[in-house]
Parts: sequence; structure tokens; C-alpha cells
Amino acid sequence: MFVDYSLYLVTGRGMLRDISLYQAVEKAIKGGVALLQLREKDAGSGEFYNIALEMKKLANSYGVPLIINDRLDIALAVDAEGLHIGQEDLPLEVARKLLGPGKILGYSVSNVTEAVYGEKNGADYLGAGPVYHTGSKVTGIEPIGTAGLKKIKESVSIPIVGIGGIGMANIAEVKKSGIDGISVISAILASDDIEAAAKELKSAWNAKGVWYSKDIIWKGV
Ligand code: TZP
Ligand code: MG
Repeated sequence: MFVDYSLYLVTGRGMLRDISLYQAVEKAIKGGVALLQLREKDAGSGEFYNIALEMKKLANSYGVPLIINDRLDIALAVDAEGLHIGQEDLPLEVARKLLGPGKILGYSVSNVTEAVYGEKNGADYLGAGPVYHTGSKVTGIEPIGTAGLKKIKESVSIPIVGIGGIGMANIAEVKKSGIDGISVISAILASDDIEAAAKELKSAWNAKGVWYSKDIIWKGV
């Protein structure tokens, strides 16, 4: 299955200002989000299931795949396109086996050892980070920076998305590391104009040549 990793939205209802998750995600998709991860740490199983069903319908109606964070049971129950797990979740090979071969399996990594392990044990893509400091998750891990991203990218051949503190202020630098896309929460969901924020990130990511954003001038390709 072809997956566009360029702009990957991870949810967090806690981040939203006077807008429902449904409305926020729809605006983000209209702005260019091409992949959606439902990550709702405070939802119980029943609530998570209902939100996942709703998100699946919404995302798929725009041709966007839905990935469920952590909860293999929910991913299977709503027939989501994939599952994303971290170092402290189900073992990767167990998740792969239960999820089946046709689904997308994402794995969070912070270093080359974890990345190589992920590639060998069934991950389809890796979420690498935190790239920068983030207020959206207590990671307990020092930011890996773009140097860390580059090392991870060079160590495997599956797609890499950067995560953690990524936004317009540093997207140019992240892009230069050669990874396949960015994964964001606050840069989109905490914005006053969600659709515009997604659009801006998308065009910055897709930009070729020189582009300007506030105080950044980037001359890469
Ligand atoms: N995993 C590593 S950092 C992070 C997650 C879920 C949070 C990313 O949120 P933000 O707001 O884009 O920094
Ligand atoms: Mg997890």
C-alpha cells in the first residue's frame, strides 16, 4: 500500500481550543494532512472505540489512512489501516503477527539500535524522536536533533517520520535531514487556524528551492 508520510497528524483532544476532534481533524485533512494517528491516552476502551470508528469514516472519506496508537484491539475492531506502538508497548513482532501483513505498523524509536530492530521485526515505518523538546508528551528522552534523525535515516531503508516539537520554525532543518515526513500534534491542533497551519506545513515540506517563512530562509531542494 502506498502511504504518504509527508504530513502526519497525531491527535490529542487535550490540545484543542473550542473545536471538536471531528472538526479539527477535518480541517487538518483539508489543509493537507495525509496520514492520521488517533492517540487518545485518556479515553477508556468504549470511548476510544467510538472515536476510532468516527475517525476511520472521516479520514477514509478523504482517502487518508487511520493509524491507532497503542491499542491493537481497537485497530482490529475498527479495521483501521494500521497501528503505531512504542518501546513500552506490545513487542513489535507480536503486534505484527496479530495485526496481519496487510496493515501498516509504526514503531517509535530514538536511536539506531531501536531503528534497526524495528526494521528487522516488522515495522513498516519508524517515528523517530523526540527531535526537539515537546510539551505534548513526557518522553524522558533527550531530544535527538536532526543529527539523530540523519543517523536513523541512514541505518534503515523503511520510511522515517520525525516527531517532537516540529513546526514552521524548524521544518526546513528537519527536511534537510532527508527523512520522509513529519509527525505533529501541537503545530496543527493548537493553532487558531488548523487548516491554514496544516497548509503552511505541507507547502513548506513540499517546497523545492528557496522559500521564506517568517525569519527562516531555506535554500535546500
Ligand atoms: N512522541 C514523541 S514526541 C511526541 C510523541 C507523541 C509529541 C509530539 O507532539 P508535538 O506537539 O508535535 O511536539
Ligand atoms: Mg505507546
